[in-house]
Amino acid sequence: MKESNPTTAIIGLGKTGLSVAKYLKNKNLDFAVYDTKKDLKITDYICQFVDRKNIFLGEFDKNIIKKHNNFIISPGIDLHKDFLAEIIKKNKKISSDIDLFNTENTSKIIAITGSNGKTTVTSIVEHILLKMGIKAKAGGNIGYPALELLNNKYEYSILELSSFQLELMDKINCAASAITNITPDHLDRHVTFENYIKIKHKIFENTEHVILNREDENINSEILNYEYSFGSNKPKDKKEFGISYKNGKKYISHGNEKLLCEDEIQLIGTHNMINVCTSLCILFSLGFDSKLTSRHVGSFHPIEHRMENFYNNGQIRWINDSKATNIDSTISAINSLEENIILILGGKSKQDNYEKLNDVISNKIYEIIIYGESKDLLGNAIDNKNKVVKVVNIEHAVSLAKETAKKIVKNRNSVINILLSPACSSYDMFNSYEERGAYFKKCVLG
Ligand code: UMA
Ligand code: ADP
Repeated sequence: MKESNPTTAIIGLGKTGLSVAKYLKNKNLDFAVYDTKKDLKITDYICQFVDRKNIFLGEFDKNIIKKHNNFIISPGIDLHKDFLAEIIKKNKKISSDIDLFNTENTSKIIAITGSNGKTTVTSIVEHILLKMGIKAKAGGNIGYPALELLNNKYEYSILELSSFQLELMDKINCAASAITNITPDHLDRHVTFENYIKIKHKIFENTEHVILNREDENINSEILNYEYSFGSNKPKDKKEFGISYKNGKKYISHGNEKLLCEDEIQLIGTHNMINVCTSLCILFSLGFDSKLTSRHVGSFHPIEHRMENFYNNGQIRWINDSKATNIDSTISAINSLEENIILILGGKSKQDNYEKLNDVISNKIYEIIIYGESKDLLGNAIDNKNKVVKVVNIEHAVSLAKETAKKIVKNRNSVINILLSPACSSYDMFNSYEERGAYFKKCVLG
């Protein structure tokens, strides 16, 4: 039945808002859409799903609250800003695209969150399931809105969930849920680390299998009813995935069985071996034999902008880790490389504790090149000032790194690693980490 005055309001007309609009239009329901961006381009494509007269652009007006009873909010919108706080006060219904997805979904949901590694784990799980001939698709924060997953009858929906999405949504029914790790992130939005931790734990509220990172002190194993776990240490039994050693090599292991040697996977770093453990652990909890699933890990390619080794001439290796937008991902990147690192840092600060960098700055880092809005903040945080050089932008960082690498390459037999792992968001100079990574590669490759 068509409503005359739309009771539903979609807040935000980005990827999520548009997916909600498509969904409601498909159900023949009326709705209004609000977006604060005054100059948002309303394309013909958008108009196929949204009635032009029901799109309202510009600052949110409080009268909107009276007009609607049901608000479907996009994840990028802060629930605690004045306008939304008022909706909550008035007891109006707030929901998200993930809640709508959950009401109609018939597939088995694998839900993945964490401060770092969400996209990698989500993608590895999807890759393995597809290789095994199972109908599966990844969606959510990874960039493909969850509601789009309803268009096909998937056996598995693999949902990458951000803290923004988790905060907005109610519990969803999951077959398996995992938190990769928890370190401070997005505190500009979630205010306290405790609050952020609490939001991340929502992923376990209604799941058949809790997949635990057994080494992360911020994941509360005491209250969780878990059976299977992953970590970087040696697994004790068949309920654990982890890393064991033989002849100086690292192996992804399940119980005392060595499944894969580090040389057999294309991903760089111990953190990525842990990501593989997480993925295999999730699939094992769902009944998939780990020997069979692990066979498909070798064909998984690194994802763009995440420890992406995009150029190597045998002397200099360039790595694009533009997705490292917080301090812990940069620390993992540094830990991934054995020696000879020229590190490029910078961007817009997320108010991380940059002093943590000092724990990993050793002789293996030859030079630290810092650019962008946070260059003074970063420069001040680093104790070893002799290693630091400040430049204006990525282009300058690339030329300087090239010069330095050329100088030192003569004195060393092993490869020099030039690593962009910025520890900051890209928003001081770019629209996204993808744009930043692409620009970095362009500066290097010409
Ligand atoms: N908007 C307002 N008012 C505001 C803020 C935003 O009107 O106060 C409007 C913007 O003008 C824009 C729209 O809202 O038109 C954008 O909505 P959105 O920010 O929720 O973004 P979407 O395009 O819907 O994309 C979202 C996720 N974005 C965020 O959470 C910020 C995407 O994750 C996700 O891929 C997509 O839904 C599909 O599920 C991106 C992301 O940056 C990759 N995520 C963060 C991260 O990974 O760290 C959480
Ligand atoms: P997310 O989707 O959570 O942002 P990604 O898989 O896109 O995670 O990786 C983001 C950044 O974090 C990359 O720089 C990557 O190298 C790093 N990273 C990936 N997995 C981990 C992990 N398990 N621990 C720490 N850092 C990680």
